[in-house]
Amino acid sequence: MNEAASQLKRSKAAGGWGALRSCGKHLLASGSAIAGAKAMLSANQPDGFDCPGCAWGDPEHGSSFEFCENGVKAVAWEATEKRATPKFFARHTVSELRGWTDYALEGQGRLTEPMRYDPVTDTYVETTWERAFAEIGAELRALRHPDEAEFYTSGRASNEAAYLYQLFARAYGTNNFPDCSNMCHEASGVGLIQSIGVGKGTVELEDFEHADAIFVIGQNPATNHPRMLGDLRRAAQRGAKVVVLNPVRERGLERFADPQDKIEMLRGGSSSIASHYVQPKLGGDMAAIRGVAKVIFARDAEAKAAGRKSLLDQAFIGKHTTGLYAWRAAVEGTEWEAIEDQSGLARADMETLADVYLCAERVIATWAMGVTQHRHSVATVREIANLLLLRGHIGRPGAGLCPVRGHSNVQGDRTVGINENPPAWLLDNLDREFGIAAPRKAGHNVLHAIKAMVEGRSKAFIGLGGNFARATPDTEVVTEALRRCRLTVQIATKPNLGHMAVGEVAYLLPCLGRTEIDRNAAGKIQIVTVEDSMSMVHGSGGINKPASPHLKSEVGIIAGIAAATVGSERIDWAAMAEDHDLIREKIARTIPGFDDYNVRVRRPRGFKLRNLAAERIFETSSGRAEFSAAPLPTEIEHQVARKRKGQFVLQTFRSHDQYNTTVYGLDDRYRGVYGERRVVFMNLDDIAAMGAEPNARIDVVGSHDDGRTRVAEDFRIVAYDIPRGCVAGYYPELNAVVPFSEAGDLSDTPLSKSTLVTFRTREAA
Ligand SMILES: Nc1nc2c(c(=O)[nH]1)N[C@H]1C(S)=C(S)[C@@H](COP(=O)(O)OP(=O)(O)OC[C@H]3O[C@@H](n4cnc5c(=O)[nH]c(N)nc54)[C@H](O)[C@@H]3O)O[C@H]1N2
Ligand SMILES: Nc1nc2c(c(=O)[nH]1)N[C@H]1C(S)=C(S)[C@@H](COP(=O)(O)OP(=O)(O)OC[C@H]3O[C@@H](n4cnc5c(=O)[nH]c(N)nc54)[C@H](O)[C@@H]3O)O[C@H]1N2
Ligand SMILES: [Mo]
Repeated sequence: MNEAASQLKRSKAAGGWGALRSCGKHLLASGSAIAGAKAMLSANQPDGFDCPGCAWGDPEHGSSFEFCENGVKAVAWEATEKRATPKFFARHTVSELRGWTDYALEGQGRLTEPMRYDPVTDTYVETTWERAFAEIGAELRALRHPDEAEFYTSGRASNEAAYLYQLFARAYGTNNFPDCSNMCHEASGVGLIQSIGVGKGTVELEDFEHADAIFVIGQNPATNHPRMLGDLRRAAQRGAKVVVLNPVRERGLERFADPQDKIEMLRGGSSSIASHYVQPKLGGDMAAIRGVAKVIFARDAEAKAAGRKSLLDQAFIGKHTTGLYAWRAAVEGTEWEAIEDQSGLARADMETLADVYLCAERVIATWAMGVTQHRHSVATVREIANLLLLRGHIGRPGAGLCPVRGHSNVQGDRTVGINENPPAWLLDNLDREFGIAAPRKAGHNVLHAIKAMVEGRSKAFIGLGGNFARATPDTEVVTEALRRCRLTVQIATKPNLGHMAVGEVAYLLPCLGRTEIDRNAAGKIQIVTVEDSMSMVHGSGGINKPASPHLKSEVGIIAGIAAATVGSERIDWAAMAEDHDLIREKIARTIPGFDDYNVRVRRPRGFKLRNLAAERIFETSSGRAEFSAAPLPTEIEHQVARKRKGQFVLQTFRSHDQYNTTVYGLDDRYRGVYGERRVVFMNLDDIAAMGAEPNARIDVVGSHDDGRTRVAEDFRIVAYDIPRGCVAGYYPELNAVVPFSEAGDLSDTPLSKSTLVTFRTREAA
C-alpha cells in the first residue's frame, strides 16, 4: 500500500462532523446563512423544492429532514446574495473574462438582467426581454434551415421547461437536441433498452431495504449521491453485502458517519459500507463481470453433474429471456488469462464476488460514470444486466438494475421528449395535438453538434442551462466553435466560461432557480415537476425570493423565444408560460403515463411512472429480456497504454467540492487534497518508474493521434491507491486533453474515463 493510501486508512470516516462543518462554511460563504438554512429545511420535502443536487430518490416519510452536505452546497450556491450585475459586466470585457476560471465567474453570483453582447465595446450590456426575444426570433428565422440551430439541454431543466423547449424546436423544424445525458448515462439507456426494453432502472428506493447484496460499480456516492450512502449504510448495518468495484479506493465507500445520526455523531463512530472492495483497471468491469459469470457457470455445471438443482433461475430464464446459450458459450470461451488481464483483477477476487452473488437471494446492481464513459460502455451495461438476469434479479422486491442518474431531472427531460432520435409515436402525438409537422429526420447529439459547429454547418446555439464549452471534450475546439456561430443564447443562473464564448449576436438570459418562488402575472405561484432515478415524478416549488425582480422562469424565457420565432397561431405560448398546469395537460395528452398529471403531482411524493421491465414485461424485439453475447474488446485503453512507453489511461472525475463544471471550493476532503484542483492521482510505482517523485509538477499531454496537440499545463502528482497504468484527475480542467473525435460504441459518449495521455515534467516543457 502506498503512503497516500495508508494515510487514507488512518484518517477519519467520510461524512460526520467534517460534513457538518463544511455545510456551515458553504452557507456562510454564500452570504445566505438564513435563506440557505430555511431553504434546506424544505429540500426534498413534499411541499418544498426538489434538491438541485443529484437525482437520488426521496424517502416515503418526508418528515425526516433528508439533507446532505452536497445538497447544502447546491442550495447555498443558488441562494447566494452575491450578484453579477450589469456594472460587473461593464467593468470587464468578454475577452478578459475568457481568461478567468469558472470558479471566479460563478463566484460573482446570480445574473440579474438580460444581457446582450456589444461587439464594439466587447462587453455584455443590459437589454430588455422584448428586444432579446425579437432579435433571437429574427435570427432563428433567418437561418437557411432549422437544422442549422442546436438546442442544448442541461439536466436540471424541469419537465415543463424541457417539454416546452422540445415542442418549440420541433415546431420550428429540427430535432437537434444535444443533451448533457449524451455525455452521461447514454450507454445505460442504449444498453438497457436492448437488454430489457426500457432505458431506465427497475428498482425503487424501498428495494434497498430488502436487498441481500448491492453491487456498486463505477460510482462515488459519498460525493455525488450522498443520500444514497444513507441507504447503503442502512443496508450494510442490517447485514447486506455491499460490493464495490472501483479502481480508486474511495474513502466514503469504506466508512461513513451519518451527520444525521445523533448517536453516531456523539460517539464519533462510523459504519462500514463496503463488505468487499475490488479495484479493476479502468474499463475493466465488463471483463470482471464476465469472470464472475464464468465462476457461476462452472459451479452450476458442477451442481448439475452432482445431480443437484441448477444455480440459475431456470423458470425465469425459460419464461422471460432469450440468448443465454450464446452468452454462456461466449463466457466459457473466454480464457481466464484474458479476463484477468483486461479486468486487472485476480481470479480469486472474481470467485469471491461470485460467492456473494450466489449467496444472495436479492441482488441490486447500481452504476454511474465509471461504467458509462468508456468505448465499450454499452457492452458493459449489458454484461451487468446479463449477470442479474441469470438468477431473475429483476421485477421482484429487493432486486434490480439501478443506473444512478446525474443531474436532478436528466431522466425527466428524456421522458418528456428531449431526444435527438425521437420515437415516431412522440412526433405523431405532437403533430396531432398542436397541428404542427414535426421533422422526422434524426438530429444532433452533443458530438454531432460540435462537429456541425466546427464545420460551419450549424450557426446558432441555444443553451438551456449548463456549460457546453467546458463540459464537452476538447475545450479549445468547442470554445472556438461557439465563437464561430452567428447566434449564441445562454439561459442561466450564474455566469460561466461557456457564456464568454460569444457568437456574433449573443445573449445571456437570467432565469429563476429551483429554490425561488415563481409567480405569474396574476400573482399565482407556479410549480414545476421532476423525475428521479426511481421514475418517481413529483412537484417542486421554490420558497426563496427571486435573486432579482427582472428574472424570468425558464418556461417564460422559452415561451418568449418560441412566440417570436414560430408565432402563436397554433400554440399559445404565453398562456402556457402563465399557467404551468396547461403544459402538464399537454404532457398528459402526448406522453404515456402522465394521466391526471395535475392531480397526482400534488400528492405527497408524487407518482411513479410505470416501468414495464419491473413488471417482467420486456418490450424488446423478441418480447423477452435479451442476454447479450458480445465478446470482450480485443484490447482496452490500459492494455494499449502498457505497450507504449510513458502512456497512461486517464479518468476525469469529480472532486468533493464541485458540481460538474461548477466549482464550490478547492478541497477534495475525502481524497486528502486541499486548496487546489490541478492534481493527477497516480500509483507510487508508476511515479517511480517515470523517474519522478510525488508532488512533482507535470503537464498532461493528450496522446490521441489526429494531428492536434492537447496539453493541460501544470499539475501536481499525488501518490494514490490506484492500479498501475491508470491515473485520475478532475474534470473540467482535463477536458482540454479529451478528444471530441473519440466516442463510445453506440452511445457516442466522450471517453472521459478512458483517455490516453503521457506526462512531461515541467522543467522539460
Ligand atoms: N456533489 C455532486 N453531485 C453530483 C455531481 C457533481 O459533480 N457533484 N454530478 C452529478 C452528475 S451529472 C452525475 S452523472 C453523477 C456522477 O456520479 P459519479 O459517477 O459517481 O461521478 P464521478 O466523479 O465521475 O465518479 C466516477 C467514479 O467511478 C470510478 N471509476 C472511473 N472509471 C472506472 C472504471 O472503469 N470502472 C469502475 N468500476 N469505476 C471507475 C471513479 O474512481 C469514481 O469513483 O453525480 C451527480 N451528482
Ligand atoms: N471529462 C469529463 N467531462 C464530463 C464529465 C466527466 O465525468 N468527465 N461528465 C459529463 C456529465 S455526466 C455531465 S451531466 C455533463 C454536465 O454538463 P452541463 O450540464 O452542461 O454542466 P453543468 O456544470 O452542470 O452546468 C453548470 C451551469 O448551469 C447553469 N445553471 C445552474 N442551475 C441552473 C438552472 O436552474 N437553470 C439554468 N438555466 N441554468 C442553471 C449555471 O450557469 C452553471 O454555470 O458534463 C459531462 N462532462
Ligand atoms: Mo451527468
